Amino acid sequence: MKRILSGIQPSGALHLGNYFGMMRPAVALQAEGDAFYFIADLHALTTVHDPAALRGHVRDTALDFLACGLDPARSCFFRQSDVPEVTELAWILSTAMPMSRLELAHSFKDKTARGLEASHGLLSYPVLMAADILLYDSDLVPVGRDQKQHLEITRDLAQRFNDRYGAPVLRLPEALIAESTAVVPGLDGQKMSKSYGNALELFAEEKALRKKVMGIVTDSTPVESPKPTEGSILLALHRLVASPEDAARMEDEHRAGGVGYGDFKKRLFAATWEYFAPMRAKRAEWAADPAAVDEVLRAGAAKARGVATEVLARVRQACGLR
Ligand code: AQP
Repeated sequence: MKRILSGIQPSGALHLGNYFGMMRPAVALQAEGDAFYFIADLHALTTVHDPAALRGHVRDTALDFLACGLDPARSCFFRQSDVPEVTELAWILSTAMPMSRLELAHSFKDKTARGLEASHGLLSYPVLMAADILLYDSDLVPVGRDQKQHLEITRDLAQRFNDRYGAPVLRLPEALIAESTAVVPGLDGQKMSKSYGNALELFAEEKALRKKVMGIVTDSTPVESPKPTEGSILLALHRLVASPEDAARMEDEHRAGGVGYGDFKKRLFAATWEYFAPMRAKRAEWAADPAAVDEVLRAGAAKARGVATEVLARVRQACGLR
């Protein structure tokens, strides 16, 4: 049975990009393999420096993922920091990681260009991510396209390690990228991101969500004129949450003219609100039972640690550590 693994950072409220890029494919894959999903709290330390905020984000991320269909009876769900073996593997892997490759990684360059401190943690993020994946002998990793390069680095690191010690110690994983939802655009047309202020959150309050949708910047085409469909953020987001018929209708109405952007935005809001209604209800059920959520994460960590200690023992043996 294939091992499927993916993680999500508790670095802010989860959004449509996280859902369509990673959570929805991850939930669907639960039926097809042995799924391990984790909350990447060690990674979040690169950007979240308030302990109360981090604890809150971890709790919210757990609730959001459970609400979106993560089934603890089928998947192992855990907090990254509950499996400390991952930091030891990250150190060992870092001895095989060329510095130049880290300095050129897109995510490091993007984040520092946006003013994030260029800490060693941010630079070595792909090494910890490689450890996250390799520690569980993962076969498949469902991710958005922004993580493609990190998966390539992971495979490369595993191969370097295996070559260095002359044995197939680490399993090489495959990225699984759902092409139609690989990059969900944010309200400004850039990749939707927790930290870019351009996200539609999955579980925002109704009023706040409506305000965000109504605030999407559009061009000044008059109501009666045809409107551009190419590169339209409204259409791209609506396609994700509307039925195929409603999505096609909105696209036709863009081409024909006669409907204003305000009307399209109202429909985008309504479709988004409706799409996530069952998940809001499920989230409220989990939120009412914090002990059950704690138990899911505790049991998940115990199972994950069982696998992690075996793989780490193999790695230690290969490189000559006791
Ligand atoms: N806009 C997106 N489109 C498709 N997939 C996306 N993902 C994130 N944004 C999009 C996917 O969601 C998973 C979890 O992401 P993450 O939280 O680990 O980190 P990230 O990719 O850096 O997400 P953010 O929202 O942009 O977080 P910040 O702003 O904190 O860095 C990943 O599989 C990712 O591909």
